[in-house]
Amino acid sequence: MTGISKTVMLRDLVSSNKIHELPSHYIRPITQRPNLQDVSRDSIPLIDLHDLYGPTRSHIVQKIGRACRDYGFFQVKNHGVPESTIANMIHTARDYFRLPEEERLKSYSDDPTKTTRAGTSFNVRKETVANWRDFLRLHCYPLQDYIHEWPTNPASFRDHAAEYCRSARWLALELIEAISESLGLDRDYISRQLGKHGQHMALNYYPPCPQPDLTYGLPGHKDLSLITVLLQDEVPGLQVLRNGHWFAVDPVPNTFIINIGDQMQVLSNDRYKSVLHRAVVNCEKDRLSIPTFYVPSPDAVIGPAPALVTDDEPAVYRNFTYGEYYDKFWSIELAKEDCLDMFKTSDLSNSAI
Ligand SMILES: O=C(O)CCC(=O)C(=O)O
Repeated sequence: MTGISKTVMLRDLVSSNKIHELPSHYIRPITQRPNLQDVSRDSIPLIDLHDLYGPTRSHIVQKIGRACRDYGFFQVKNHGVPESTIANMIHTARDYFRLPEEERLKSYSDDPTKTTRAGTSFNVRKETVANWRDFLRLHCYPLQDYIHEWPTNPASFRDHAAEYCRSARWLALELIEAISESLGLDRDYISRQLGKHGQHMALNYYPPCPQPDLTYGLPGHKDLSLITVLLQDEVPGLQVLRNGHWFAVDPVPNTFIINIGDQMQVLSNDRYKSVLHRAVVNCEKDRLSIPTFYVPSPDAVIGPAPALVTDDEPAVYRNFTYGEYYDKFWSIELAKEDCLDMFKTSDLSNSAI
């Protein structure tokens, strides 16, 4: 990238200056601050996938269905992704964020339609308050269409990230089948609605923050995905909204956090909800999280599954293409509006969350 002379990325701002106070453009208005003292201790279900293809499959599918319905979030263990694949991904991501800023700026863009881009905050073209985060966002399925855009520094980046993407995709596909069954649909029903399928990944880096009670790594938001498969390092930061209270989802080694995204909410005709979640920061440690967003291809038509539409439960959403949704998602400010309101059969397009 050319023409950038001042520090763009947050990590470099933090590491090059002794920042004792939050720069003003990161400070949230009083009513929108995280209120870190008021966070509940709850947990999301932890589901063992070891026997997913064994005799107790229907039992595991039921557990997954209950977690999707009651929480919109769950954790999985014995998920089949090798520990070495996870460790390599985390190490590569850490090494990436330690590179000099000028190296990371080679992929910098504030254009959300770019399929590979490094950036800071969330959507700098739209937001009025910045978020305490740097990121690298990669499209990763079909891999051969995108891998040539990915960073080549660190030298292991493409190999480790590609290996991780393949594993995360298989896990996502297994879970999508289980979720389809849990809704009483054919095992492959949801997968068939996704067109050629798509997958993106974000590498989120949250530096230590001098005043974590005034800002967010990411404010409360819902995901654009069908489901999200989240890998986080050992530093807490993820919080999920349940019954009007935020609670912390602390890291459990070798597990993934799975959450329902907007596309699943639509396909399930609101039986499974995309849930607000946020990333808070702390003053001591940097934190890394790596969400994989499993998504439809842009041409896929998404709408409530006809089998889940009845006289008592009419279609909550109209049909739309994922491309149409994606454009809307990036045209609004994160946490200010609920993108799905624009696709409801009853017109809620002017409401705010
Ligand atoms: O950092 C986290 O734990 C959450 C990340 C997230 O919600 C996102 O990238 O959309």
